[in-house]
Amino acid sequence: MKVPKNHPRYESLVIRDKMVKANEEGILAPSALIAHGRGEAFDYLLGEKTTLPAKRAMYIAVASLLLAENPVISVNGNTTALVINDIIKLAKAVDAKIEINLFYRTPERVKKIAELYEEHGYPNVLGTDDDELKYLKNIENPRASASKNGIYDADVVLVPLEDGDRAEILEKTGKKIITIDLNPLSRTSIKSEVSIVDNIIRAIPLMTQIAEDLKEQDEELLTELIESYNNKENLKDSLEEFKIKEE
Ligand code: PTJ
Repeated sequence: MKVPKNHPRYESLVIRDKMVKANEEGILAPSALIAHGRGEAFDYLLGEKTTLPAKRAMYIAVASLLLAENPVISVNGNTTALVINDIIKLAKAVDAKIEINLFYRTPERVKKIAELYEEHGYPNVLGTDDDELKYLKNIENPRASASKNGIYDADVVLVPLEDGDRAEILEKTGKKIITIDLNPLSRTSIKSEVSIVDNIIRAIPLMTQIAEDLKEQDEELLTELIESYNNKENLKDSLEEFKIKEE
């Protein structure tokens, strides 16, 4: 569909179009467009802008990824369809691995998503069916599978747009879980150690910029920054941003 440039919702429609195409190509889960629509509604109420609490959480997230021994960015269908290039850039900036981690996992989708990363210049994506997958904390549930060298062994995991079940399992492993979720009341936002309430489309490029800045700072300062942060308080502040303001 050709979206007219002067349409008041131009950007949102272009993104929808991207999602529709990804759906036709078999990248997305059957309920992915519902999840996207829910995200759109939250973003609309947020004014489609990155808030101060979201930015604060991004600094903590990036500092945590930079200090991690084995940081991993978990990607699903929606994340791949929306921001594949930005994810690759962020992974390079913080020296993290990328792992495919699907809630509705099928061999066909895993293969298509892995091929897409390869086409975009990233051939080493983890979590494919050729990879050695292990169960986190011996939980024999498809939601608990993880790459041996990736999430299974990670100390810090960024899981954008995650489902609540999976977030709960990950949180129980003792790993530091960072999420990007437009819903501040989701189980994922509540269970994570760092919750960024923003659209991944804005968050991932901004986090890459932050990484370029924080890389120059010494580790002590990054540690202090992390220690001074309270995710519960920050989530409350994020929720406040949804209050509808009159023009
Ligand atoms: O590709 P798969 O198989 O791993 O499946 C992916 C989905 C997203 C379908 C699956 O994980 C799922 O059903 O997720 P939920 O439970 O719908 O949660 C998705 C969360 O992401 C919701 O809280 C949405 O508000 C939020 N969300 C949607 N779009 C965005 C978003 N958050 C940030 N940026 C977005 N663009």
